[in-house]
Amino acid sequence: MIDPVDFLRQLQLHGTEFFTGVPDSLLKSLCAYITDTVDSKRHIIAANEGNAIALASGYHLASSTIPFVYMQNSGQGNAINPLLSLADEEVYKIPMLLCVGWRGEPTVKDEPQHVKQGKVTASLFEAMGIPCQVLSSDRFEMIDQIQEAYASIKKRSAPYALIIRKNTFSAYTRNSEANAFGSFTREEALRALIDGLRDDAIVVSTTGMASRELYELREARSEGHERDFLTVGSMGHASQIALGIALKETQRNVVCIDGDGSALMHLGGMAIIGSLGLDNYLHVIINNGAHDSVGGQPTVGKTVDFLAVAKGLGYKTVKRVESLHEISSFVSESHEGPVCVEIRVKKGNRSDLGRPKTTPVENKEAFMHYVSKEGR
Ligand SMILES: Cc1ncc(C[n+]2csc(CCOP(=O)(O)OP(=O)(O)O)c2C)c(N)n1
Repeated sequence: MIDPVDFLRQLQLHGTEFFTGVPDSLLKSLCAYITDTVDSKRHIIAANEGNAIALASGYHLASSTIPFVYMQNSGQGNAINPLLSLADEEVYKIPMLLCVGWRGEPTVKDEPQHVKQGKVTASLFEAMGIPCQVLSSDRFEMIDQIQEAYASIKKRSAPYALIIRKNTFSAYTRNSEANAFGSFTREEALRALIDGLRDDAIVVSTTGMASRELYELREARSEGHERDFLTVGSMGHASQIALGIALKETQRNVVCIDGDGSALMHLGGMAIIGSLGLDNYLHVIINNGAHDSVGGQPTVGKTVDFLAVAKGLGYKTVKRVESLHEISSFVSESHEGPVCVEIRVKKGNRSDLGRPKTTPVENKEAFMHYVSKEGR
Protein backbone atom coordinates (compact mmCIF):
# COMPACT_ATOMS: atom_id res chain seq x y z
CA MET A 1 0.00 0.00 0.00
CA ILE A 2 1.04 3.59 -0.54
CA ASP A 3 1.30 5.87 2.46
CA PRO A 4 -0.53 9.13 1.59
CA VAL A 5 2.19 11.00 3.50
CA ASP A 6 4.82 9.55 1.19
CA PHE A 7 2.72 10.14 -1.93
CA LEU A 8 2.12 13.80 -1.12
CA ARG A 9 5.83 14.27 -0.37
CA GLN A 10 6.70 12.92 -3.85
CA LEU A 11 4.33 15.45 -5.47
CA GLN A 12 5.85 18.27 -3.44
CA LEU A 13 9.36 17.18 -4.42
CA HIS A 14 8.26 17.81 -8.02
CA GLY A 15 7.21 21.35 -7.10
CA THR A 16 3.46 20.81 -6.80
CA GLU A 17 1.99 23.23 -4.29
CA PHE A 18 -1.68 23.49 -5.31
CA PHE A 19 -4.29 20.78 -4.76
CA THR A 20 -7.93 20.71 -5.76
CA GLY A 21 -10.62 18.19 -6.56
CA VAL A 22 -13.84 16.55 -5.50
CA PRO A 23 -13.48 13.77 -2.91
CA ASP A 24 -13.78 10.06 -3.52
CA SER A 25 -13.95 7.19 -1.07
CA LEU A 26 -10.98 5.46 -2.75
CA LEU A 27 -8.91 8.60 -2.17
CA LYS A 28 -10.28 9.17 1.33
CA SER A 29 -6.98 8.92 3.20
CA LEU A 30 -5.11 11.03 0.65
CA CYS A 31 -7.85 13.70 0.77
CA ALA A 32 -7.74 13.64 4.58
CA TYR A 33 -3.97 14.05 4.70
CA ILE A 34 -4.01 16.89 2.16
CA THR A 35 -6.79 18.62 4.15
CA ASP A 36 -4.81 18.31 7.38
CA THR A 37 -1.45 19.47 6.07
CA VAL A 38 -1.86 21.79 3.09
CA ASP A 39 -2.68 25.46 3.67
CA SER A 40 -6.39 26.16 3.07
CA LYS A 41 -5.56 28.56 0.19
CA ARG A 42 -3.53 25.85 -1.52
CA HIS A 43 -6.10 23.05 -1.17
CA ILE A 44 -9.56 23.78 -2.47
CA ILE A 45 -12.37 21.22 -2.47
CA ALA A 46 -14.09 22.30 -5.67
CA ALA A 47 -17.83 22.40 -6.38
CA ASN A 48 -17.40 19.95 -9.27
CA GLU A 49 -14.59 18.31 -11.20
CA GLY A 50 -14.77 20.71 -14.15
CA ASN A 51 -14.33 23.60 -11.72
CA ALA A 52 -11.32 21.79 -10.25
CA ILE A 53 -9.63 21.64 -13.69
CA ALA A 54 -10.33 25.35 -14.15
CA LEU A 55 -9.06 26.24 -10.66
CA ALA A 56 -5.89 24.25 -11.26
CA SER A 57 -5.46 25.98 -14.63
CA GLY A 58 -5.77 29.39 -13.04
CA TYR A 59 -3.26 28.53 -10.36
CA HIS A 60 -0.83 27.32 -13.01
CA LEU A 61 -1.26 30.53 -15.02
CA ALA A 62 -0.28 32.52 -11.94
CA SER A 63 2.46 30.25 -10.58
CA SER A 64 3.92 28.15 -13.43
CA THR A 65 3.76 25.16 -11.06
CA ILE A 66 2.08 21.83 -11.85
CA PRO A 67 -1.19 21.54 -9.92
CA PHE A 68 -2.72 18.29 -8.66
CA VAL A 69 -6.40 17.47 -9.30
CA TYR A 70 -8.16 14.52 -7.66
CA MET A 71 -11.58 13.05 -8.40
CA GLN A 72 -13.64 9.88 -8.54
CA ASN A 73 -13.95 8.51 -12.09
CA SER A 74 -17.65 9.48 -11.92
CA GLY A 75 -16.35 13.04 -12.21
CA GLN A 76 -14.52 12.44 -15.49
CA GLY A 77 -17.60 13.62 -17.36
CA ASN A 78 -17.63 16.94 -15.52
CA ALA A 79 -13.92 17.37 -16.22
CA ILE A 80 -13.98 16.54 -19.94
CA ASN A 81 -15.00 19.95 -21.21
CA PRO A 82 -12.24 21.99 -19.54
CA LEU A 83 -9.73 19.18 -20.15
CA LEU A 84 -10.42 19.30 -23.89
CA SER A 85 -11.14 22.97 -24.45
CA LEU A 86 -8.82 24.60 -21.90
CA ALA A 87 -5.98 22.39 -20.68
CA ASP A 88 -5.53 20.35 -23.87
CA GLU A 89 -2.26 20.24 -25.79
CA GLU A 90 -4.02 21.72 -28.82
CA VAL A 91 -5.57 24.59 -26.85
CA TYR A 92 -3.84 26.28 -23.85
CA LYS A 93 -1.47 23.44 -22.93
CA ILE A 94 -1.95 23.55 -19.16
CA PRO A 95 0.16 21.01 -17.27
CA MET A 96 -1.45 19.19 -14.34
CA LEU A 97 -1.41 15.82 -12.62
CA LEU A 98 -4.80 14.11 -12.32
CA CYS A 99 -5.50 11.40 -9.78
CA VAL A 100 -8.68 9.43 -10.44
CA GLY A 101 -10.32 6.89 -8.13
CA TRP A 102 -11.24 3.79 -10.15
CA ARG A 103 -14.72 2.79 -9.01
CA GLY A 104 -16.12 -0.10 -11.04
CA GLU A 105 -12.72 -1.57 -11.91
CA PRO A 106 -13.74 -4.56 -14.05
CA THR A 107 -12.37 -7.24 -11.68
CA VAL A 108 -13.86 -5.65 -8.53
CA LYS A 109 -17.53 -6.01 -7.53
CA ASP A 110 -19.18 -2.58 -7.43
CA GLU A 111 -22.54 -0.85 -7.72
CA PRO A 112 -24.30 -0.67 -11.12
CA GLN A 113 -23.71 3.08 -11.49
CA HIS A 114 -19.95 2.51 -11.27
CA VAL A 115 -19.61 -0.52 -13.54
CA LYS A 116 -19.94 1.30 -16.88
CA GLN A 117 -17.73 4.19 -15.80
CA GLY A 118 -15.13 1.70 -14.55
CA LYS A 119 -14.97 0.01 -17.95
CA VAL A 120 -14.31 3.24 -19.83
CA THR A 121 -12.10 5.15 -17.38
CA ALA A 122 -8.78 4.52 -19.14
CA SER A 123 -10.24 4.62 -22.65
CA LEU A 124 -11.81 8.03 -21.99
CA PHE A 125 -8.35 9.37 -21.16
CA GLU A 126 -6.95 7.67 -24.26
CA ALA A 127 -9.67 9.25 -26.40
CA MET A 128 -8.76 12.65 -24.94
CA GLY A 129 -5.05 12.11 -25.65
CA ILE A 130 -4.22 12.19 -21.94
CA PRO A 131 -1.59 9.58 -21.02
CA CYS A 132 -2.58 7.55 -17.99
CA GLN A 133 -1.44 4.60 -15.92
CA VAL A 134 -2.69 2.67 -12.92
CA LEU A 135 -0.73 3.61 -9.79
CA SER A 136 1.21 0.73 -8.30
CA SER A 137 0.83 -0.18 -4.63
CA ASP A 138 4.58 -0.73 -4.44
CA ARG A 139 6.43 2.31 -3.10
CA PHE A 140 9.42 2.12 -5.48
CA GLU A 141 7.23 1.60 -8.54
CA MET A 142 5.04 4.50 -7.38
CA ILE A 143 8.08 6.79 -7.20
CA ASP A 144 9.12 5.79 -10.74
CA GLN A 145 5.59 6.33 -12.04
CA ILE A 146 5.43 9.79 -10.53
CA GLN A 147 8.80 10.60 -12.06
CA GLU A 148 7.50 9.43 -15.44
CA ALA A 149 4.24 11.36 -15.05
CA TYR A 150 5.98 14.66 -14.28
CA ALA A 151 8.46 14.11 -17.15
CA SER A 152 5.54 13.63 -19.55
CA ILE A 153 3.63 16.63 -18.13
CA LYS A 154 6.68 18.89 -18.52
CA LYS A 155 7.55 17.64 -22.00
CA ARG A 156 4.01 18.05 -23.35
CA SER A 157 2.88 20.87 -21.04
CA ALA A 158 -0.43 19.03 -20.65
CA PRO A 159 -2.38 16.81 -18.23
CA TYR A 160 -1.40 13.29 -17.19
CA ALA A 161 -3.61 10.90 -15.19
CA LEU A 162 -2.92 8.34 -12.48
CA ILE A 163 -5.74 5.86 -11.97
CA ILE A 164 -6.13 4.65 -8.39
CA ARG A 165 -7.38 1.19 -7.53
CA LYS A 166 -9.32 0.37 -4.37
CA ASN A 167 -7.00 -0.08 -1.34
CA THR A 168 -4.01 1.61 -3.00
CA PHE A 169 -3.58 4.09 -0.15
CA SER A 170 -3.08 3.07 3.47
CA ALA A 171 -5.35 4.53 6.13
CA TYR A 172 -4.98 8.04 7.47
CA THR A 173 -7.37 9.50 10.01
CA ARG A 174 -8.01 13.22 10.06
CA ASN A 175 -7.07 15.35 13.04
CA SER A 176 -10.20 16.03 15.02
CA GLU A 177 -12.59 18.50 13.41
CA ALA A 178 -14.95 20.86 15.18
CA ASN A 179 -18.42 19.70 14.24
CA ALA A 180 -21.21 21.47 16.02
CA PHE A 181 -23.56 21.06 13.08
CA GLY A 182 -26.98 19.49 13.37
CA SER A 183 -28.46 17.61 16.30
CA PHE A 184 -29.87 14.59 14.45
CA THR A 185 -28.73 12.37 11.58
CA ARG A 186 -29.62 12.43 7.89
CA GLU A 187 -31.47 9.15 8.32
CA GLU A 188 -33.59 10.57 11.18
CA ALA A 189 -34.34 13.62 9.03
CA LEU A 190 -35.39 11.40 6.13
CA ARG A 191 -37.67 9.37 8.38
CA ALA A 192 -39.36 12.55 9.61
CA LEU A 193 -39.61 13.80 6.04
CA ILE A 194 -41.38 10.76 4.65
CA ASP A 195 -43.62 10.67 7.74
CA GLY A 196 -44.85 14.14 6.77
CA LEU A 197 -45.12 13.79 2.99
CA ARG A 198 -48.44 13.01 1.34
CA ASP A 199 -48.66 9.37 0.32
CA ASP A 200 -48.77 10.23 -3.37
CA ALA A 201 -45.75 12.55 -3.33
CA ILE A 202 -43.09 11.67 -5.89
CA VAL A 203 -39.54 11.64 -4.52
CA VAL A 204 -36.20 12.01 -6.30
CA SER A 205 -33.25 11.41 -4.00
CA THR A 206 -29.60 12.32 -4.46
CA THR A 207 -26.44 10.25 -4.86
CA GLY A 208 -24.86 8.47 -1.92
CA MET A 209 -26.16 7.50 1.50
CA ALA A 210 -29.40 9.51 1.22
CA SER A 211 -30.78 7.19 -1.47
CA ARG A 212 -29.60 4.10 0.41
CA GLU A 213 -31.26 5.33 3.61
CA LEU A 214 -34.48 6.21 1.79
CA TYR A 215 -34.55 2.71 0.32
CA GLU A 216 -34.15 1.11 3.76
CA LEU A 217 -36.71 3.41 5.36
CA ARG A 218 -39.30 2.29 2.80
CA GLU A 219 -38.41 -1.35 3.56
CA ALA A 220 -38.78 -0.76 7.30
CA ARG A 221 -42.23 0.75 6.70
CA SER A 222 -43.16 -2.19 4.45
CA GLU A 223 -43.74 0.27 1.62
CA GLY A 224 -42.78 -0.23 -2.00
CA HIS A 225 -40.08 1.82 -3.72
CA GLU A 226 -42.14 2.83 -6.72
CA ARG A 227 -42.62 6.48 -5.78
CA ASP A 228 -38.88 7.06 -5.27
CA PHE A 229 -36.43 7.68 -8.08
CA LEU A 230 -33.00 6.91 -6.64
CA THR A 231 -30.34 9.01 -8.40
CA VAL A 232 -27.57 6.54 -7.62
CA GLY A 233 -25.09 8.21 -10.02
CA SER A 234 -25.25 11.63 -11.71
CA MET A 235 -24.32 13.54 -8.57
CA GLY A 236 -25.81 17.04 -8.54
CA HIS A 237 -28.55 16.31 -11.06
CA ALA A 238 -31.39 15.09 -8.80
CA SER A 239 -32.96 18.57 -8.65
CA GLN A 240 -33.30 18.76 -12.43
CA ILE A 241 -34.65 15.20 -12.71
CA ALA A 242 -37.30 16.22 -10.18
CA LEU A 243 -37.94 19.41 -12.16
CA GLY A 244 -38.54 17.48 -15.36
CA ILE A 245 -41.08 15.31 -13.54
CA ALA A 246 -42.75 18.30 -11.86
CA LEU A 247 -43.23 20.04 -15.22
CA LYS A 248 -45.36 17.15 -16.43
CA GLU A 249 -46.96 15.96 -13.18
CA THR A 250 -48.33 19.35 -12.22
CA GLN A 251 -51.04 17.95 -9.92
CA ARG A 252 -48.62 15.94 -7.76
CA ASN A 253 -46.06 17.13 -5.24
CA VAL A 254 -42.55 16.41 -6.44
CA VAL A 255 -39.84 16.35 -3.80
CA CYS A 256 -36.11 16.49 -4.45
CA ILE A 257 -33.99 15.20 -1.56
CA ASP A 258 -30.64 16.86 -2.14
CA GLY A 259 -27.34 17.03 -0.26
CA ASP A 260 -25.25 20.16 0.28
CA GLY A 261 -22.41 18.79 -1.85
CA SER A 262 -24.83 17.75 -4.57
CA ALA A 263 -26.73 21.05 -4.54
CA LEU A 264 -23.45 22.98 -4.74
CA MET A 265 -22.11 20.80 -7.57
CA HIS A 266 -24.56 22.24 -10.12
CA LEU A 267 -25.99 25.18 -8.21
CA GLY A 268 -27.11 26.89 -11.43
CA GLY A 269 -30.00 24.43 -11.67
CA MET A 270 -31.65 26.17 -8.72
CA ALA A 271 -31.98 29.31 -10.86
CA ILE A 272 -34.01 27.34 -13.39
CA ILE A 273 -36.20 25.85 -10.64
CA GLY A 274 -36.80 29.35 -9.27
CA SER A 275 -37.52 30.82 -12.70
CA LEU A 276 -40.20 28.24 -13.53
CA GLY A 277 -42.22 28.97 -10.40
CA LEU A 278 -43.79 25.50 -10.12
CA ASP A 279 -46.10 25.31 -7.14
CA ASN A 280 -45.65 21.53 -6.80
CA TYR A 281 -41.86 21.55 -6.37
CA LEU A 282 -40.25 20.94 -2.96
CA HIS A 283 -36.46 21.05 -2.74
CA VAL A 284 -35.12 19.60 0.50
CA ILE A 285 -31.42 20.23 1.08
CA ILE A 286 -30.01 17.96 3.76
CA ASN A 287 -26.95 19.88 4.84
CA ASN A 288 -24.21 18.19 6.87
CA GLY A 289 -21.48 20.51 5.59
CA ALA A 290 -19.73 17.50 4.12
CA HIS A 291 -19.34 14.96 1.34
CA ASP A 292 -20.45 12.47 3.93
CA SER A 293 -20.98 9.53 1.58
CA VAL A 294 -17.33 9.41 0.49
CA GLY A 295 -15.54 10.15 3.76
CA GLY A 296 -16.93 13.34 5.26
CA GLN A 297 -14.63 15.83 3.55
CA PRO A 298 -15.88 19.39 4.14
CA THR A 299 -18.08 21.33 1.72
CA VAL A 300 -18.80 25.02 2.11
CA GLY A 301 -22.31 24.03 3.26
CA LYS A 302 -21.73 25.19 6.82
CA THR A 303 -21.24 28.80 5.71
CA VAL A 304 -23.49 28.99 2.64
CA ASP A 305 -26.95 30.44 3.20
CA PHE A 306 -28.91 28.08 0.93
CA LEU A 307 -32.17 29.79 1.81
CA ALA A 308 -30.93 33.23 0.79
CA VAL A 309 -29.67 31.68 -2.45
CA ALA A 310 -33.02 29.99 -3.10
CA LYS A 311 -34.94 33.16 -2.31
CA GLY A 312 -32.72 35.21 -4.61
CA LEU A 313 -33.25 32.67 -7.38
CA GLY A 314 -37.04 32.86 -7.22
CA TYR A 315 -38.19 30.08 -4.83
CA LYS A 316 -41.42 31.35 -3.27
CA THR A 317 -41.10 29.77 0.20
CA VAL A 318 -37.83 29.05 2.01
CA LYS A 319 -37.49 27.54 5.47
CA ARG A 320 -34.85 26.06 7.75
CA VAL A 321 -36.46 23.38 9.87
CA GLU A 322 -34.77 22.81 13.18
CA SER A 323 -36.37 19.72 14.68
CA LEU A 324 -37.64 16.34 13.53
CA HIS A 325 -41.17 17.28 14.47
CA GLU A 326 -40.92 20.51 12.47
CA ILE A 327 -39.75 18.60 9.39
CA SER A 328 -42.86 16.40 9.38
CA SER A 329 -45.26 19.20 10.13
CA PHE A 330 -43.79 21.68 7.62
CA VAL A 331 -43.85 19.27 4.69
CA SER A 332 -47.37 18.08 5.53
CA GLU A 333 -48.71 21.64 5.11
CA SER A 334 -49.30 23.52 1.83
CA HIS A 335 -46.89 26.30 0.92
CA GLU A 336 -46.48 28.45 -2.14
CA GLY A 337 -43.91 26.76 -4.39
CA PRO A 338 -41.25 26.26 -5.42
CA VAL A 339 -40.29 25.59 -1.82
CA CYS A 340 -36.76 25.16 -0.46
CA VAL A 341 -36.27 23.53 2.94
CA GLU A 342 -32.86 23.25 4.56
CA ILE A 343 -32.30 20.61 7.22
CA ARG A 344 -29.00 20.73 9.07
CA VAL A 345 -27.82 17.32 10.16
CA LYS A 346 -24.84 15.61 11.77
CA LYS A 347 -22.39 13.67 9.65
CA GLY A 348 -22.43 9.89 9.65
CA ASN A 349 -24.50 6.86 8.81
CA ARG A 350 -25.41 3.49 10.28
CA SER A 351 -22.57 1.00 9.83
CA ASP A 352 -25.02 -1.71 8.72
CA LEU A 353 -26.68 0.43 6.05
CA GLY A 354 -27.51 -1.73 3.03
CA ARG A 355 -27.80 -0.96 -0.66
CA PRO A 356 -30.82 -1.06 -2.96
CA LYS A 357 -31.61 -4.64 -3.94
CA THR A 358 -33.37 -3.60 -7.12
CA THR A 359 -31.46 -2.67 -10.28
CA PRO A 360 -31.64 0.87 -11.69
CA VAL A 361 -33.83 -0.36 -14.55
CA GLU A 362 -36.23 -2.09 -12.13
CA ASN A 363 -36.37 1.12 -10.09
CA LYS A 364 -37.09 3.17 -13.22
CA GLU A 365 -39.79 0.84 -14.53
CA ALA A 366 -41.63 0.64 -11.21
CA PHE A 367 -41.36 4.42 -10.86
CA MET A 368 -42.69 5.15 -14.34
CA HIS A 369 -45.52 2.71 -13.86
CA TYR A 370 -46.43 4.41 -10.56
CA VAL A 371 -46.25 7.90 -12.03
CA SER A 372 -48.39 7.00 -15.03
CA LYS A 373 -51.01 4.87 -13.26
CA GLU A 374 -51.26 5.60 -9.55
CA GLY A 375 -52.42 8.52 -7.48
CA ARG A 376 -54.56 10.11 -10.19
C1 LIG B 1 -19.68 13.63 -10.46
C2 LIG B 1 -19.40 12.90 -9.20
N1 LIG B 1 -18.38 13.32 -8.42
C3 LIG B 1 -18.11 12.68 -7.26
C4 LIG B 1 -18.85 11.60 -6.87
C5 LIG B 1 -18.54 10.84 -5.58
N2 LIG B 1 -19.55 11.14 -4.57
C6 LIG B 1 -20.63 10.34 -4.33
S1 LIG B 1 -21.62 10.88 -3.13
C7 LIG B 1 -20.60 12.20 -2.85
C8 LIG B 1 -20.87 13.18 -1.74
C9 LIG B 1 -22.23 13.78 -1.78
O1 LIG B 1 -22.28 14.81 -0.82
P1 LIG B 1 -23.67 15.44 -0.40
O2 LIG B 1 -24.50 15.71 -1.57
O3 LIG B 1 -23.39 16.57 0.52
O4 LIG B 1 -24.38 14.26 0.40
P2 LIG B 1 -23.88 13.48 1.71
O5 LIG B 1 -23.02 12.38 1.21
O6 LIG B 1 -23.18 14.43 2.59
O7 LIG B 1 -25.16 12.98 2.30
C10 LIG B 1 -19.51 12.21 -3.73
C11 LIG B 1 -18.46 13.24 -3.75
C12 LIG B 1 -19.90 11.21 -7.72
N3 LIG B 1 -20.69 10.16 -7.45
N4 LIG B 1 -20.14 11.87 -8.87
